[in-house]
Amino acid sequence: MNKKVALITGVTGQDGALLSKFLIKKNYVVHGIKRRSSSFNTQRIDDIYKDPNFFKNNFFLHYGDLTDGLNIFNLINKIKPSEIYNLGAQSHVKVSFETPEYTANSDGLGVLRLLEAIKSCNLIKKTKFYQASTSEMFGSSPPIQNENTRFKPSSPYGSAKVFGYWITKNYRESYNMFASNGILFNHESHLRGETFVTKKITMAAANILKKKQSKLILGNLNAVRDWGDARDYVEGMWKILQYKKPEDFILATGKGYTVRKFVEIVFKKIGIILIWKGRKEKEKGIDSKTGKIIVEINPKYYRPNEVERLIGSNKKVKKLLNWYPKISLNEMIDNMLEHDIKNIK
Ligand code: NAP
Ligand code: G4F
Repeated sequence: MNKKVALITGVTGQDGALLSKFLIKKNYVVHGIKRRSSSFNTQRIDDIYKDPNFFKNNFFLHYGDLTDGLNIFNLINKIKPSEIYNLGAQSHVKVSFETPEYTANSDGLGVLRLLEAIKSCNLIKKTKFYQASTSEMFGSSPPIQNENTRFKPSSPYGSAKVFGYWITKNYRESYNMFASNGILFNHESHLRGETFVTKKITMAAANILKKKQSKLILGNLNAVRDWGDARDYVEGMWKILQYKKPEDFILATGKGYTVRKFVEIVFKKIGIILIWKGRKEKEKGIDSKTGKIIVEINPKYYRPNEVERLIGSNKKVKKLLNWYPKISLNEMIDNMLEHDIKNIK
């Protein structure tokens, strides 16, 4: 039987690495696009890339960039994948305010380049397309957000992703392409990038436990996010492309927590009960036993515009794809913390 062939952009990122492992276990041949970099950037996939037994002839890496249309065209023309997962993006919201044009190019126009390559290579009937859309597109629309909630993006990242969402829908409707959006709420894991808030918190807790760091410095503690486990979410991406027709789905847990609450949960796990004193920039998280300051605020981590509350409805995906989050927030944090404690240098 011919194996299914998947092409993943952003293969070196959190989701790309987890999805590669998931698809290989499902007997896919996986091709990943990685950016050229002057230093190594494959840490998250080194285990699969270097395991000759399990992954022999099932995993291939190619240099590429979503900002380079000809390169994308040539790769798709050569690989002729049955499924493309577009996970590549400048994915940091705060960074998008500093590099708005680059973010629009990679996260917005990059989607168009892929869709146009599928069309130009006459692969419309063969290739299914998944676009990594995001809850950031909802921006200032209040929760609970569902598939019909109006997009009101509050960052260059959210705005670029809105373009990616609509161009995916446009190509689906105009050319009858199997092109779907997964609108994913925040999802985390031990592979999460170190500048995202959950990983920053679990790493700080691990370092404080091992006396390698004394304080954790954060920005807005009051933002609410719907955090799920990335291992559940990559399965959801795959399910979206296995559905009988192309459609757009939200993946979310339906539960929201503040950043402050996330910090409290993590520190409680290492035996520190935090009490909060002061307001705004002066607020401090204090160890209730020792009186030591553990958390401080630095406005440099504030964003020019904040998305205050994201909590998603997973009703549609539960009903049509039987997808629901299996890993709890508690288990997810345990997994991240355990990994960070083990990896302290
Ligand atoms: P991530 O860890 O930041 O990974 C992003 C990947 O994209 C990395 O492999 C990065 O390469 C690559 N990339 C960046 N710019 C590129 C370009 N111009 N051309 C090709 N590749 C490029 O992000 P993630 O958390 O795995 O998220 C995966 C996707 O889902 C992203 O599109 C993100 O916007 C979206 N999303 C994420 C979440 C979430 O909570 N994680 C929620 C909703 C949507 P380098 O390794 O070289 O940097
Ligand atoms: O972890 P974050 O940077 O994630 P954010 O902005 O929600 O974006 C992530 O989720 C999106 C889905 O909704 C993805 F599309 C996107 O690619 C990315 O994966 O920040 C979460 C919250 C924000 O409100 C932020 O202001 O935490 C707040 N925060 C407070 N202190 C901080 C910090 N965020 C970061 N990164 N660093 C801090 O020190």
